[in-house]
Amino acid sequence: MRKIVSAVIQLGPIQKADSRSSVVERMIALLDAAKKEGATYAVFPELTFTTFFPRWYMEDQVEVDRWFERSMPNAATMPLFERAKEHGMGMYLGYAELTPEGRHFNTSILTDTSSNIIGKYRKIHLPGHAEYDDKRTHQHLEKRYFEPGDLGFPVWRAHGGLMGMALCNDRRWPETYRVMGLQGVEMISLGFNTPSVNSQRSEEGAEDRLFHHRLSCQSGAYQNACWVLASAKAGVEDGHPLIGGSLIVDPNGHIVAESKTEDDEILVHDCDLDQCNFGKTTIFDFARHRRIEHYGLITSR
Ligand code: ING
Repeated sequence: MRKIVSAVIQLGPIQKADSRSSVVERMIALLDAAKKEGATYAVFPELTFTTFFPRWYMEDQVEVDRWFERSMPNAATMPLFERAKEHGMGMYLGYAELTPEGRHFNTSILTDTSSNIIGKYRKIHLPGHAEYDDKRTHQHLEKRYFEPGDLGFPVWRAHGGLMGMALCNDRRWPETYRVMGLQGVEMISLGFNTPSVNSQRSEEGAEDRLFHHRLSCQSGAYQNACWVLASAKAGVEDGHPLIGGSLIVDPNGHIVAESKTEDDEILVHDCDLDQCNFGKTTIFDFARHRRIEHYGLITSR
């Protein structure tokens, strides 16, 4: 038994006017609640410190950069790292990264139980568009504000197992899971902000969004025999609804925990990493069963 008592910490809406410190206060309260349930690892959402700002069209880079963090931790977020260290809890959290060289990424980090940063991932699959699109009911400007990630899909030995990370739209792409699966990943953490309505097909509502969200996380977990922990930023932000549906999926593809609200909420589950072994040594024993001589198109187009 290699158990990680894991918490998926869902955040309810963060309004455009909410300060980072008010969000950090909410996150610390949720971390305390997860600690009380014995968690040693906590997964927060994508862009966890601010509203989902890519829904807003901005032309002034100074205004855009206000949504980014120039260092992590920093003055506003340090209290969260300090509390996690006190609790002996590792974290996954997503934020908008502005590097010293002036590059912009949609980023997540993994910390150990002393709040040291042991891994960084930068979102590779950026959905949406770069220019204002008046045919959409709402904008989704991730291609305007972020560059595609440049770190690949690494896997780190941490918390007693092989840990990987992804961000939101990445979860819809099988390549995300397989590249980590080929490195033996046992737990993938990902945060997401998913609008409840499709900006290009308004008849597609929250139930469709939840269906595709569950389908993507469950298939990724099953086909790579790993845990998938998905944390939503949920609820209505300045009139724009985001789905909930924070999940814990086991290595056999079963949802073992799912959020019930679109507010601040925690899921806690004893994730036994040894539950990955059966899939990795039988049906998804990649060395024995995959035939890479037929897969060339996947990397060549
Ligand atoms: N959000 C959405 C997501 O992939 C989206 C964007 C929703 C794209 C539904 C396609 C369909 O969950 C982010 N932030 O990627």
